[in-house]
Amino acid sequence: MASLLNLDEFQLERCLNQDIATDSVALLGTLPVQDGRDLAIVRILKLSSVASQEFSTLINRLEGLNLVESNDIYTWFHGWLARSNAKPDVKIDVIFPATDVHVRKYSAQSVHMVHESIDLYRKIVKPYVDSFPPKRTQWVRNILDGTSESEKLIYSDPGYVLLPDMKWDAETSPLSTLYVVAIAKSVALRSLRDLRGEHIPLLKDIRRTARQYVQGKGLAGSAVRMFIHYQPSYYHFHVHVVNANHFGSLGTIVGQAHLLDDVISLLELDGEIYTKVTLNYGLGDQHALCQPLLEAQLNDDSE
Ligand code: M7G
Repeated sequence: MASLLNLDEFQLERCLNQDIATDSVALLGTLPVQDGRDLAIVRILKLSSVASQEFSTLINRLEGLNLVESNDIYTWFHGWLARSNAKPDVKIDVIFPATDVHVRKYSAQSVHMVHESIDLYRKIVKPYVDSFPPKRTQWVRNILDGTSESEKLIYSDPGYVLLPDMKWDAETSPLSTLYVVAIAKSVALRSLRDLRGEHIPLLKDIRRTARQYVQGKGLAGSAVRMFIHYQPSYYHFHVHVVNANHFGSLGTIVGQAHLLDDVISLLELDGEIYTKVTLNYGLGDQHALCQPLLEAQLNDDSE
């Protein structure tokens, strides 16, 4: 059970990455399981002025730890360096047990720009997406069937749910870092590539509901950036809704983030556009698609 995670038992193996842009560090180590130990990734995100060199030993020095939420293999906490501090000093995300895909995702890496034609999508990307076992998106099914995070749901209808992203806690995090996520209920919709003209009503509904939610929080409807990642980490279609003034997340980077408004406009022009268009984006060299796409491009570098 994730909520029984005891971070005191975390044994550090190595630091995967220290990321200045997101003020975070990703540590790889192990936690005990019944018959031994299994891989765990502990990400520590700075919420106050914690010195970066303190990161790897910080877990042992925490005076307070509050479980925010847990879902499948993901658990997130708020941590206090001094009990007297009004606000948490760090957010701690734990992935346990972690897979090779998680280790690659959180490892330091250099980014390469790739050009995914529809041909390369069919030959390389789609088989990769198809190869993911359903358990990779167990956390999404837990949300959709009410097993996890049910008390956090902001909105639910037959098409989608809206809830706080694990990066943001509706009760304690400031509105300046607002981050909610809309998750489609259909398992057939896995990524931007699956969107067709018929999905325009769903996308517009998500846009309307997200705007109403942020307006209810006292922000202008125009104060949020809504976007879809390509490539995403999880191939179950979802839309990110983030305070437009918040730049702490690299996921808003050009290439990976497709504005929901642009996606709707493009689908209105041509409902089949994502079965034709070449998508250009950056991929870390640890991403399983990076090398195959770069090699395929070399063989096809006629332009
Ligand atoms: P993505 O574009 O697939 O990948 O977005 P990214 O993580 O590279 O951006 C998935 C989004 O879902 C991210 O914004 C995550 O923070 C969020 N997320 C991931 N998990 C495992 C959970 C979860 O268990 N609960 C909630 N509420 N959000 C999650």
